[in-house]
Formats: sequence, C-alpha cells, structure tokens
Amino acid sequence: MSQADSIPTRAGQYPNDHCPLCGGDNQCANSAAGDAAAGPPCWCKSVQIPEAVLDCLPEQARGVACICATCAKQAAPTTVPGVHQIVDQGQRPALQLAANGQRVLISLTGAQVLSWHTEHGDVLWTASEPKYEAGKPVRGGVPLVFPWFGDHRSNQELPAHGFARSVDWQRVDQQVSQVTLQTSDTEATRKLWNHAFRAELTVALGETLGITMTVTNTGDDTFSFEQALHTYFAAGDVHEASVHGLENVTFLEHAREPEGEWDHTAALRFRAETDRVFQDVPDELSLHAKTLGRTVTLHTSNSRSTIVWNPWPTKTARLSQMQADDWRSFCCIESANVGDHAITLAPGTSHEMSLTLRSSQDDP
Ligand code: TA6
Repeated sequence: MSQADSIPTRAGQYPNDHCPLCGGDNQCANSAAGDAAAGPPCWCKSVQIPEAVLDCLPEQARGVACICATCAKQAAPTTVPGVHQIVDQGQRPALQLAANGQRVLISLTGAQVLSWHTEHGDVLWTASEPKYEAGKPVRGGVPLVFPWFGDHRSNQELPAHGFARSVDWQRVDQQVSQVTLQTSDTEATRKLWNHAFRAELTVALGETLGITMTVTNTGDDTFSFEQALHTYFAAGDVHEASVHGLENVTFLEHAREPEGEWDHTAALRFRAETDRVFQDVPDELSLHAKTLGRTVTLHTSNSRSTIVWNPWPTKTARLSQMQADDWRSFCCIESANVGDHAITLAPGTSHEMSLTLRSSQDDP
C-alpha cells in the first residue's frame, strides 16, 4: 500500500487545520476563515517552501495542505525516511512508521499506537465501532495508562487509567523508522495530579516493534505513579488462544464473573471473563493466537506487572466502541507497573519501561 493510499481523506480534500508535517496548528488563513474558497489566500502560499520540506509531504497533501510557519522555514526535512506525518481515520494528526514492508500508525492524541500492519495483517486489534475523537483514546492498539491504573483510588470522577491517553503529545525526535513523542504537566493535568513531570514515548519499527515509556520527575517533590502499555492483541478466536510465561505467577483476579478453578501451572487460557493482575512477572511472555497461526513474543524491561484481560460477553455489552461479539477476537496483555510495583521518583530522576514485540507465523 503506498503512502498516499494510507491517508484517509475526504474526496479531493485534505484536513487543513493541522500542519501535515508536525501536526501543530498551521495558522492557516483559509481554515481560520472556515472555507478555503471564501477565505483570503493562506500566508503559506506567499512563501517559497524548501523542496526538501515539500518532499516530506504526504502525496495527497502536496499543493493542498498548508504548512505551519516553523516547518516552512526549516531548510532540513522535518521527517526522516520511514517517518511520515499523516492523519488517522478520524483526520487527527498521526505519524506513520514504515520499515521492512510493515507499517505502524501512531496518533498524536495520547501517543497511541493504533495499528501494526505486517504481511500477515494487523498484530494489534481495534474495536468494531472505533471512535477517533479529539482528546479521547480509541479502543484498541496500545492506549497508555499513566499516572494511575484503573479507577482512581479516591476520586471516581477522575478518568480511569489516568490522562496520558487523552492529552496531545508532540513529536520531539525522529530517527529512521523511529519517533519520540513527549508530553508534560499542564495546569489541566495538575488539577488531576498535582505533580510536574515529563513523559516520553519512543516507538521504533524494524524486525520488531519497540515501545519505550520514560517518565521524568521535573518537580521538587517525590511522586509515585502507575503505568501500563494497555496492548490490545488480535487473537483470532480467543477460545483457542493462550498466554505463556505466567505459569505459577502470583496474581489477583478482578473479573466480576471469572473462571472458577483453573490450572495455575498451565498456560493461561480464556474460558470466562478474565481480568488478572500478575505481579513479579518474567521479562518474556508470549501470546499464541492459534487460529491466526501466529505467535507474538513480548519482551520487557523494568515492567514488574502484567495484566491479562478479556471482558467476555457481559462486560463487553457495557464497553464503548464495541460490538457484542468483539470479545471473541482479542485479548489484552498489558506491560505495566501497578499496585505494589508502582514507581516512586525523586525530583530530577527518570524511569524507563520498554516493550519489544516480535510477531511470527507458526510453522505450517
Ligand atoms: O486493564 C484491564 C482493565 O482495567 C479492565 O478492568 C477494563 O476496565 C479495561 O482495563 C478497560 O480498558 P480501556 O481500554 O477501556 O481503558
């Protein structure tokens, strides 16, 4: 699929409220006027934009989209091979990584990895009725969890799984087929969690998909946080899927209608609502999606918790963006630090948790 094909746009138009290179506000006179036809010619039509910058534009944006002043003045390309600024299915600013015939789509909203396409399809999973809305996570891909996991301990009004998945992140670095996004505390986040922090997410595509989450305490007080890469995996038929590596590992079951007895010494199978928080986990797990003929290995560093989740039909009915049968085709295996393994950071210190995913097809 060419780069141009992967840009979901309305016929003959291109979303003109964000710079197609950095995702920032492009200060476009036309979009400010609300109608390109009626508005004044955009300022960017009056400047000579370096060829090297134009070459980085997605094909469908050329001659149509307006570039922001910062990018227009940069002589050097603001992207590198294997990194493309595009929009996601909801016209939200996104980045696409490309390497080895694979593609990864990352939304700047929540720094959410939305998909990881290989020659055998998307290794990640997206709900059947996804919503791509400003300031909200899509159900699927890899929504981030920070700075708390699940419901807030003392205030149920606060967003479950924290706010990192809902705020805008900015691109701060790119290498070949790799990008780093960043967000930090704002007045709004301090109302929810009164600490100064910087969070970075680096996504790297090669033979594997690497996701690294780095949190830095930029304030004067020590704080603790929980985190997770809340990864939704395509499972084929979840009844035939299994998770390996958590045998005999301590866990707490949070499902309302869990499986009764099961063999803790065997690989984890899905036979009922499953919502298990495992602690002191090994750094290598695997998902065997039998009906997809696929094995995905998860290798982590600095992740001491893993949550394995499938809502089964009853809970699926209560979840947004889902169709009734969606539970049959995914499972979440979440690389995390939660509960007793929450992270405590002194001022000026950082913590880095990483996940490396490798997808392979089973021998025929
Ligand atoms: O990680 C498991 C879990 O906490 C489940 O209890 C369920 O509430 C799920 O997360 C919700 O995930 P979401 O993507 O809706 O934030």
